[in-house]
Amino acid sequence: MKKTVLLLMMMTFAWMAKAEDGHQLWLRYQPVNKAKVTGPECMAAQELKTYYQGESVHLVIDPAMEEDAYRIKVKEEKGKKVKEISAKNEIGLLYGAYELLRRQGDRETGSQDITSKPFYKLRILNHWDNLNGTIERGYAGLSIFWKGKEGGKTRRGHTIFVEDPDQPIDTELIKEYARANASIGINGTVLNNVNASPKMLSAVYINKVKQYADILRPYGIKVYLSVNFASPMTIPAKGFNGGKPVKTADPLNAQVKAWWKAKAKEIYAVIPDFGGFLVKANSEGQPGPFDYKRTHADGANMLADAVKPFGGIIMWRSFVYGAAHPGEDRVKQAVSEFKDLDGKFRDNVILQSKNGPLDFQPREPYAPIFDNIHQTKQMAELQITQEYLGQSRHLVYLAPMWREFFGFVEPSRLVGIAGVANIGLDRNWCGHHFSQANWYAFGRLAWDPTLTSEQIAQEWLVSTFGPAGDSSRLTGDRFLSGCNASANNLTGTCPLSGLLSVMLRSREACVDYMMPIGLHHIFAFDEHYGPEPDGYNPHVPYEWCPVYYHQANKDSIGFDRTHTGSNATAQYREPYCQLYDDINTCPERYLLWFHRVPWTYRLKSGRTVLEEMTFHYDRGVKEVEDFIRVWNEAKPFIDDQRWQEVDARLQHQLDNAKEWRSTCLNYFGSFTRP
Ligand code: GCW
Repeated sequence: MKKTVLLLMMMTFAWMAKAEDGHQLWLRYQPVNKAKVTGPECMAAQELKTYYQGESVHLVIDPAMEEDAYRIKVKEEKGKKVKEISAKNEIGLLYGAYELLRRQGDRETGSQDITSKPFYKLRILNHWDNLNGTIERGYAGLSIFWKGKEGGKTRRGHTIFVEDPDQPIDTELIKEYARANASIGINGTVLNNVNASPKMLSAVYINKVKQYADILRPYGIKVYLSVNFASPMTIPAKGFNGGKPVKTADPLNAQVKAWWKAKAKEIYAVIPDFGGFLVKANSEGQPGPFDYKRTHADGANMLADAVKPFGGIIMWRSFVYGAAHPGEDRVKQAVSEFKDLDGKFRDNVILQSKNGPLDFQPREPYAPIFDNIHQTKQMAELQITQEYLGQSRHLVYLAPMWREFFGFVEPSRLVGIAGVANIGLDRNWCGHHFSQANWYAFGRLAWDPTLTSEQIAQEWLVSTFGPAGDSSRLTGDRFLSGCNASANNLTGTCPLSGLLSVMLRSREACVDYMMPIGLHHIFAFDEHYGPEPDGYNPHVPYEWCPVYYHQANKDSIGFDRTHTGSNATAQYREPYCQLYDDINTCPERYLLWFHRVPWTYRLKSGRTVLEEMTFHYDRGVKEVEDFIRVWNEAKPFIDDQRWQEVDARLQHQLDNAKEWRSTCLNYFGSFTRP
């Protein structure tokens, strides 16, 4: 008897431990199999039947409604509250169903009607996944889409992966991925790295893409591919020239055009709702139209014409430097290359630009390309994977950074949002449990860019660490106790508000310990995790070297981007142009980004440059210490495995923040020491 009880207890604990390894993301609903659901038999119906705790829901197709929008009404029927979700189609119903489930997690108040429609039509993840299964800037394991096989070892003993199209796909995992995305409104995914292998467009891989498209379609997710501009030179296209490639990739060459048309036809024959192509051209060594003295518009339009008959789009990246304007201040090059092309693009081309003009730094001024392009459609590319923000080892919640961007670039200037995904084969998908919040926040902001960072963090915290549907779970209930909690209104002190505060402060802390007062791109070469302020290598482009960005010498520090320097400030609209150009009005958080100052310069605080830097490094480190304190306090409320895993990472974060402080202060201090 005793043995049985013991065994049962052990099994329960084992189950609990397994259930809380983070794999379920924010979707920790427990099956209750309770609600009666009427209407079309669809994914929304399945989700609600299984997980909704209310009595009954009517699902109604209303063709008059807008694509992806939904309306939730609360009705009384025979003295009981009944929910009715209406939408144009099953995908809208699914979005409505997730809204209902999300509210139930947040202790649904229940009586208000809700209508919602996405702000952007294009809400797309960009996976930088390679066909051999590795991920560029991936910090959560190998690719969920592409599997390679081992092809030997590097000299340092790392496994070399080679492509292997025969590897089976993991249908269950991809369904889980699709469900997670649908639950936050993401409706597109680019399956491969922008540094694209031409092989992506070979028949064997197109067949795999078709399989993914079939799994993702019921969740409202379209597939897109990154393409290598020189693909026609190595890969056959069905029905084109007996399978022979072309000798050039010149976008004005008739054979090249015909090749892309044939390729588009080949893809759309098997994936009729294929989304289109994402292109990185003439940037960081990628081929592009410039190789043939053609413009970005020539290249983009040629591809746009190929996919146009099928309703496809081209997302053409403006992240270009080094090719057409070598030597020019790197942050200026996108505008230099694209400004004069504005209006010359087909209507199914969208210019996709990173939020900042440099490269996903923890804080950049917004990218002025958004001010300079008026007749061409534009999308913003945000980076969910924290390449320069501690990767999957630091707790950094990115919504405040993205909201900051929207403060400068009106959401309505854009037609869509892309996010570089942080997803891999790690059991918890994102490496760090809190990095899941960035995937979540990306989807929520793409749906509604006016949501506040705080609202999103609350939703995510409650659904990720709060009660998992089953209110008898002690951890969940205690998690919320002491809070006056509803989704949008949290007061009082409880673990939730402590964690909320940590999340909301985390980005600023990262800026403090990585790039105080506008110092930028002083990361260790290539890996971009730790500091390397003295980084200089004559064998790589100068604009990859940290010393290019801070330009410190014994007298001064900072990059003069004003009218006396590179004049990057002139690319900004007013009032920002003036504001940034004048050292008296330039916000100090951008000081060394736009200005070069003597070491004796005093900031508004009265501190010298080095003193101010010291202040920020110290504050950043202290913040991380405080995050650890809060996490310790939250321990009784958080399941063990996730608590331990986050704790270990917070320790790394603290070590790394201290390393930034000591390395940078030592290095920069050396200039001012006699
Ligand atoms: O942020 C930089 C990364 C590269 C990346 C590039 C890009 C995919 O360090 O790894 O390449 O940007 O956005 O194209």
